Amino acid sequence: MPSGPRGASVLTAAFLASVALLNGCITTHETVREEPERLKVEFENDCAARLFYEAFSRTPDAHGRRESETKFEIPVVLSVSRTVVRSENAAFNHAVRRCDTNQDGKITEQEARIFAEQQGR
Ligand SMILES: [Ca+2]
Repeated sequence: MPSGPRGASVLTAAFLASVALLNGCITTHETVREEPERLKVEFENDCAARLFYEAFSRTPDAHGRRESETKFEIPVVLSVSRTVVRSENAAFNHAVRRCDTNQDGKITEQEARIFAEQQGR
């Protein structure tokens, strides 16, 4: 039976190897849902609001949820993955932050026009 610090590391390695052999590998998966409240935003005028909403409706994640997945693996030993699900509100908030370039909480007609051009009219 090994003893001392080296013995402990041998035992730890033997334990991990036996866990890996018995179970194949250690696998964890986590799903995180982002469901924030919509940001309160003001529009300079009706034209600014119309331009913003039309451009927002053309963004890829405006209609429905969007997922992104990150994965970390050590073959045979460890597999960790994480899925982030973004709601429509998260997409709306992202669009507002992009459009409201001076971050004053009010979308001007000029800011809305620039955002609309970025979304490809
Ligand atoms: Ca602004």
